[in-house]
Amino acid sequence: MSDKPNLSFKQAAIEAEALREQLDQHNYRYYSLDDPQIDDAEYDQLLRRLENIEALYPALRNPESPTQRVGSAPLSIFESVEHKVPMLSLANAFNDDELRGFERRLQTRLDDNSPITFVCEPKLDGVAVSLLYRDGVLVQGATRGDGFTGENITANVRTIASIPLKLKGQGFPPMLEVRGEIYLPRAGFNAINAEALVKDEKPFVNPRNAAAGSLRQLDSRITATRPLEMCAYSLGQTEGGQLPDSHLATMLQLKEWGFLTNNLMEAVVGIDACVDYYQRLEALRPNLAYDIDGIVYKVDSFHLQQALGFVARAPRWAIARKFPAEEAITRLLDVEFQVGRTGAVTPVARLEPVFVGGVTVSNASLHNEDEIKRLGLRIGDQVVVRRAGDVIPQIARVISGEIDSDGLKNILFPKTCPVCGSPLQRSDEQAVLRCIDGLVCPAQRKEAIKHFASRKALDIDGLGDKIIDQLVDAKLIHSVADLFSLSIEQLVGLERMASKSASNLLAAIAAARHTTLPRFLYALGIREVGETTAKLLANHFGTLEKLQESNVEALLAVPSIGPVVADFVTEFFSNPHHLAIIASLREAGVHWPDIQPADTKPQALPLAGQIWVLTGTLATMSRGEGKEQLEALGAKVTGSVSAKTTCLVAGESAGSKLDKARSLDVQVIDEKEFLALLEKGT
Ligand code: 5U1
Repeated sequence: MSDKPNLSFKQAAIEAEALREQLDQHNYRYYSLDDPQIDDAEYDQLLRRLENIEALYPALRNPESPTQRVGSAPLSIFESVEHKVPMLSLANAFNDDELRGFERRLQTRLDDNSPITFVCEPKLDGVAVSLLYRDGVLVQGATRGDGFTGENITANVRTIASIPLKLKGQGFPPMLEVRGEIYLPRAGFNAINAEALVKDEKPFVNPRNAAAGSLRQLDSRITATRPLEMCAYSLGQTEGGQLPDSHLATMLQLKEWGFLTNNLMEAVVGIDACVDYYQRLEALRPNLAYDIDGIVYKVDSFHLQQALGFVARAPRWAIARKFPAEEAITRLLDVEFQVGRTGAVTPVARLEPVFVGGVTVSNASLHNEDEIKRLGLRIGDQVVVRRAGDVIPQIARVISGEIDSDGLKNILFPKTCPVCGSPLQRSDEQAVLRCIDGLVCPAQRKEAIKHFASRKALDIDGLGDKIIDQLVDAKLIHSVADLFSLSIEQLVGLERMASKSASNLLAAIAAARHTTLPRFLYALGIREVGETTAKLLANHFGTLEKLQESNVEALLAVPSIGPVVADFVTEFFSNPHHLAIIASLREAGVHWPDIQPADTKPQALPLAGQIWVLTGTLATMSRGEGKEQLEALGAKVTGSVSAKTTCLVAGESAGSKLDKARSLDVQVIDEKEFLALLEKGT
């Protein structure tokens, strides 16, 4: 039987309209009501019939048709979108006391001790989005970005089946902005990772990264292949129309208009009931179909929300109660020593694989010798491994007294570099052992090349760590400059490198020749010059030559550049080996446009005028490094919290500073949010 329908235009128009209505209704039952009436195969059959009719009469196609979720031609960039109503972040509570403090603060501010009605809902671990509807039709989808400006991802959000292209029913305002979270359910995550493995591609680390990566695609046809979902959780700007006067009623209304809302959302009275909700959800968490990283509590009444208002970038009327980092018990099998890009030799724990925080963990960072002493760690110990969000897994503590201590081995630190054998040095002020052989050490060379090719540097697609290891081990490359003279024959000789991948890689290397000055500076891997500092230097000096010719004094004149960075920069450019590599790169055709030196007065920096405080233990960096990064963004970093503090970064075991910040209504962010902020550079 032919798939081509035998219909007149008029018959086709009537049937297409009826099919669209049916498909929209089934979509609504599936996503909003969680009560499908037909199975996937029947749904696909209806969809195919509509596709065939639209193929026969293309004039019948319309942008709101359920067939239009397959994506469209790739974009060259994402345009910026301004959020007329800023997309806020949330204050956090890490325990029941902090949650109770939240209610007390609300009651004090409202001057009323009556119990408050809160709406409790799971905090999905995904990507926040804004969807704009005009007269009930989806016209724009945007990422949160820095809360004020995001990226236009309309083509991508249109491919997500649970996002209505056209609102159902009536009564919606002529202009309606709906906000929520786009996420990848665990089953979808497992499916795309299984497919990645089959294709020999790198799997995603967790569902949130996979969702973010899927939305970052300029080619929405790729997004369309990812089983993303969107759950609505608030409104943004609205114009006209009549809306409910509470959060819960608004969510019920959004559900009627065709949105997926969370079916575990509940209204409760008083903070004890919020604590009870937390306990119930924590028990459900492992069996949910999606990842959550906490619970959001919101004051239900919009009237009270308005009376409470905002502090910094977060509403006073809502709080996120974070789940503690997940922990699991395993055994320390061995400790190996890794040599990093700057020669730092760090101990890495090799663990019996254990499932924690949604992934299987077999390595954990041990930072330095002091950390090992503090933990009292020996090889063979039973240990508790902790993993929060994307943060590198850590050994939280040793379970002592549970196993026979015979057979445990002390961890011995090497005296020489485990890779090149040269003597190691320990700097006095840091508990860091360092191989000082620089780029002569193959480990440092490999890391330098990996850094050079990484996404924020020259972004050489397809040049993964394993390929770089092979290229260096086979002595096909010695420095980053050698990448540009690789031949297809050399690449095809590598493990698992077919000629198609080899020619794609050569094309990616060739394309990387054209770059920008900030990327190039970052790619050089100068110590303490991260993405933000590279941008500052590039914008200040405008050309590589001017930066190379500068001295410590000139560098200290750059806002936010301190003596440590100034020393590292001058040291880097006075090394003849580094200058030779830069010359070879330029000879190989690496180039970039010069920059018109911009106004780099402190006010031009994103965090200029702000006062930040760091407290507690950060898993991914020292507080000193955090301070340096904040200062590079223009913030002043102080040691104590006051009413003038803009934001407190609270690491593990934060104590009195966190309490003080809460009592003063100062914004508090955790390490994950801090890393996201540094990554964005705002
Ligand atoms: N579930 C949920 N997640 N979430 C995130 N609700 C919710 N609300 C948010 C955010 C940032 O913000 C509103 C309180 C403005």
